[in-house]
Amino acid sequence: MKEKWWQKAVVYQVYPRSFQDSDSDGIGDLAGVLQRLPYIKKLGVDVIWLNPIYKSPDKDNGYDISNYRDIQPKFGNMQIFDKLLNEAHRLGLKIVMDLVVNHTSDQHKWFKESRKSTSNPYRDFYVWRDGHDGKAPNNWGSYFGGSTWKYDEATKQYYLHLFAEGQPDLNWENPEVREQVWELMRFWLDKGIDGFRMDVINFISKPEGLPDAPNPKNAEYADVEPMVADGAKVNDYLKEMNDRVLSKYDVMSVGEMPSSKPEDAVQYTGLNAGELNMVFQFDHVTLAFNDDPRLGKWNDKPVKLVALKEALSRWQQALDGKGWNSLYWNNHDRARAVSRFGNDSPQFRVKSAKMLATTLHMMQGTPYIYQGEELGMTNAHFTDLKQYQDIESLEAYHQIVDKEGLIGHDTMMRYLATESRDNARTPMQWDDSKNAGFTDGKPWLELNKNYREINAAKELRDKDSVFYFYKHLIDLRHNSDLIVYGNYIELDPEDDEIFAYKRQYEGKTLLVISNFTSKDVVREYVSGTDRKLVISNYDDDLGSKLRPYESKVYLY
Ligand code: TEU
Repeated sequence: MKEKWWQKAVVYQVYPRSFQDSDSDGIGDLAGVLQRLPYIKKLGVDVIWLNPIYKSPDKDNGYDISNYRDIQPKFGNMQIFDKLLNEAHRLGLKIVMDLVVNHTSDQHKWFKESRKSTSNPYRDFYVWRDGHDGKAPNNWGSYFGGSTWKYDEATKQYYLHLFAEGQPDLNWENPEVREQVWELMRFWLDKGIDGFRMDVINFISKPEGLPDAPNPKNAEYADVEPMVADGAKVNDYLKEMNDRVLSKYDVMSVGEMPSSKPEDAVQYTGLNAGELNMVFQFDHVTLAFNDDPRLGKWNDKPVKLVALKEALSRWQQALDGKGWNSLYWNNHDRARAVSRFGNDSPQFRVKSAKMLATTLHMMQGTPYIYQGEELGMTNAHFTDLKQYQDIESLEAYHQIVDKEGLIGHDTMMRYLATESRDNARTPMQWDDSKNAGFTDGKPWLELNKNYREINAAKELRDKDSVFYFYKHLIDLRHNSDLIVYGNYIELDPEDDEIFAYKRQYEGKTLLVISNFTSKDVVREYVSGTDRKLVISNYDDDLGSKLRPYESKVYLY
């Protein structure tokens, strides 16, 4: 499992609409990303993953694509994209695009044709079914509230949409759909991009007969994920994708795979599997679920360290020598890491941000840094429903509070403050000027109020900042086969204060210890004279005594 460039790479995820606005419309754009390439280069990463920038009605912030071969006008145009790609390559940065092909926008020409008639050539590009007795074909619930089925009067059938009504699912059983996907992938790869992140790619094979999902709590709609994740033909489709497209280019591929288990990922990412290079698994970021399954992810519970360790260690051990992990704490869909897994109080934010970074970046796999994570940006701590923009958050509030009355406003506001995707989507905090230097216009989403304390300009002036700590971790990885290829041995799985593990390779050992608490703890195994301190988030080393959120790495 050696010598693939993406195994030594570190990826920086740019959510363009919140990164840098260049034309004062309050929305980040490609010219803004181009302007900030030197900053990204300075961090030391190798790859930029751009969230979708294709033409879209923006029902789900670009994850509803109406033209795969054209740029969303609010982000710029193809000329600016080409300039960005060329400049990134000139700087030695690769660009990975977001491939969203489980579904399209309902404004895509394929869907406009498909819905015209049951005999239209594009009819079978999507999943159309008759209802039963005036009801939807089955009991599946959409990720964004309501049924996953929308009745279309024109042809008196329902179409499937796992996400918004404006995101009809493509029918991957149809070989013509697959051919069209291969074509659009080649369009971008021939332009010179360096790979794809593939949106919910393990949802593309739907179960035979589309049966009802289990509904033990007799909820209005049943959880669809167990029915659509890792379906029977996903491997076949990915093998075909690899054979027909990916294998023709020296590119990287990462599949977003909600619910996938390590044994699935061994198949998806095995070096000889001929499918993908790595996956985004969800086990460590879906540990805090509401006790009431009807509320799903909406909760304000702390994440238990033992469960977090178990999830990450299980993936490390399962893929070692058999597949390849992605390593991430957050992205555009998740709460900010330092708020969700660390401690975003003024006293401990920096320490815990560095501790989380060390814990993750010393593992085996390709690390992904989500914009602002390298600054220790925090959750937004919004207090008014009007501050939220995310379709998932607003639909959830409407379904849970307004429609079903399962909980009250204040409780749901606490849950949104903990888990809403908007926590990750507040504009990048560049400096302490108006709107943190993100825009001269009205930002599309409110900034986090703490941007005067937390911003790139301030951190670039401070050698002890989170930014330079991430830069150090990236440098360590670039110069260490032990970090890249070493095995993984967890220490003390039941310890609910310390996350400790070892990496071993060619006779060398790294010992990584992180205190996930705000108090001093002592672990005797930590002290030892025969070891060199490689990196720490404290200026000195007290051996077996670990101070609040202290994280350090020894080499021996
Ligand atoms: O997310 C898929 C997915 O699983 C999310 O719905 C995630 O589980 C949820 O938002 C967490 O609460 C991908 C994209 O990353 C997301 O931005 C899109 O909204 C979604 O697919 C539909 O394309």
